[in-house]
Amino acid sequence: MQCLIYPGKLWTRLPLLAGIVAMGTLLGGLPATGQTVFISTGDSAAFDDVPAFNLLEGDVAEVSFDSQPAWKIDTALTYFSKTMFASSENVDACHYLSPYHVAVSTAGSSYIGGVSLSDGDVVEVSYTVVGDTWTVDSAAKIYDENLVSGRDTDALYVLGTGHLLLSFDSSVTLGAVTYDADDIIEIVFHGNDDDGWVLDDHSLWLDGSNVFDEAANIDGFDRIAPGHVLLSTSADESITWDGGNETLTCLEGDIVEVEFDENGTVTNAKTFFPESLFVNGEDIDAITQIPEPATLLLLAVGAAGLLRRRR
Ligand SMILES: [Ca+2]
Ligand SMILES: [Ca+2]
Ligand SMILES: [Ca+2]
Ligand SMILES: [Ca+2]
Repeated sequence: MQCLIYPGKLWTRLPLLAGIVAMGTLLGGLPATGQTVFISTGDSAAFDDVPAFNLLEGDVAEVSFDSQPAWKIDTALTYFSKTMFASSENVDACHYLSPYHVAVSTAGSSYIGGVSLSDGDVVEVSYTVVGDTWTVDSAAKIYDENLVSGRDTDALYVLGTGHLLLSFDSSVTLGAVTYDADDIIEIVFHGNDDDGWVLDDHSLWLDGSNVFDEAANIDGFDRIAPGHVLLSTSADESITWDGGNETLTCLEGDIVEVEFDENGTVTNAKTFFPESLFVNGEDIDAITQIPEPATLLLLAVGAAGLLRRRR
């Protein structure tokens, strides 16, 4: 039998392949067909496939799942626990920064790690977990809701530039521009609690009216690549593209994967995570992933190649 990818030379690639597999394992398994996503839900939730696991509205869960041959949850773990808040709270936006280091917003006023928050604020939290004990190591407010008229942040992404991509739960007018609940806005700002917060710039990053058939509210968001995002909505919506030839129903507990061209027109949309995986239909209200796994894998391949050449 001939290997078509590496004809006649598979054995010379084995050290490289072993290196990739080893690095893949270090990076968290990188299953061949599965996906991992971090989510929060609007109410407490459970999965048929992982009956012992209970997800609370103030938690963020790390969920690994398969889409083939059928939708199935493989594992579900609490990644961020609501017990780190002073009182019961609902996380309604989150972004993975690094291991046990996240940015979150809550649905109401909250208190964590010595920081008081309003519903529009974003806090950066580093924490440790030992057994059932969750400890905040540091917490700092990284965005103040007063920068944008006190609007409740309900979806967030931290760009590498330090700019934020935010969605709010209601419309807001800044200068001559009105942003709606189904838009994602790039916010440029500086400042902190001590010397005040200053809004430097704002622009429409994703126009919800280009995505949804009717006015909607994006309540969860992650950026995969330029022109390629994950979205959830706060109610059941539909997305139509290709001149009306293609349509996708987006339930409040679904995560949908949407691709755009440079004009912001939808070129493809599909279900990434279906609400049907929950015991009862739930609303997903926060989405994040470990950023750019493709980049990490390329680094792993490069490192494995270097190791082999040095022998
Ligand atoms: Ca939640
Ligand atoms: Ca919020
Ligand atoms: Ca929104
Ligand atoms: Ca939702």
